[in-house]
Amino acid sequence: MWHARPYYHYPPYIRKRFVLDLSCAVLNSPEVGKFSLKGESVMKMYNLMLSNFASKSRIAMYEKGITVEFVDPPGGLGSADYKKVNPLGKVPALVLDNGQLIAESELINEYLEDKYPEKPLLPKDAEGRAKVRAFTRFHDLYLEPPMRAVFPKLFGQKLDDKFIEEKMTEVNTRLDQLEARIGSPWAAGDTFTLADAALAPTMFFMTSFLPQFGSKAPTEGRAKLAAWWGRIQEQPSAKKAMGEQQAALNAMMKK
Ligand SMILES: N[C@@H](CCC(=O)N[C@@H](CS)C(=O)NCC(=O)O)C(=O)O
Repeated sequence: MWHARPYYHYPPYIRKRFVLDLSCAVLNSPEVGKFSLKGESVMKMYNLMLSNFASKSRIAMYEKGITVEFVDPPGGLGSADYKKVNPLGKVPALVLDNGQLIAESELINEYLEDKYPEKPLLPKDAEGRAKVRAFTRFHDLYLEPPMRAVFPKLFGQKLDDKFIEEKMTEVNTRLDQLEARIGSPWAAGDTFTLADAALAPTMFFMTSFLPQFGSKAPTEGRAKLAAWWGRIQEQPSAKKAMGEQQAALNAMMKK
């Protein structure tokens, strides 16, 4: 009669086979998406591929090589169902294995940096970290909001021409401020950081939409920003996230 032996009694080539079979079983199970190929449980992020803030966190995840399950917010952004999960009703929001919710792209990215420091996206020194955070905060508080303010027009809402003009002036002032401080090859200097992750998806939107609102393209007359934009579109993590934004945008336009 054949008796199963403990796993470690089998020769290495059989042990490898077990791991492979187990991985396939995991992949084929209804729980797929909740485990990585290494069998580790996987975090879940409420996400929309089009969202620039969710893309900001996806870039950090792709840089770090973390497997995360992406799910749409139930009922959509701001819905009562989704607010039961995330009272802010916004994406992104990350759910940890222990059920803890981390909402807001910047908090998610800082958490990922603390938790998975092996591929760092912040420098080691306090001054370098402050420099990167100056970009992410500038992005979240000053650069992105005037662009977002005119988005309702894309969804058919009537906006005052004067309001649009004011917002475009504000966007261009912010872009000039960015041009004055952006580094090379990456936003904060020598290495790819959370600053690049924050700026890229918004630059994607600005490139697509600003001319529709009567503004020049964001890189026009801004040589340093143009050079950075050329580079970041080739960075695999950003390329993937912005490709996902583009595909979601194309799908939305078809509707
Ligand atoms: N400060 C938030 C902003 C997130 C945000 O505004 N997300 C948009 C999608 S890009 C959203 O969920 N909007 C829905 C709403 O405001 O109700 C962050 O950094 O995560």
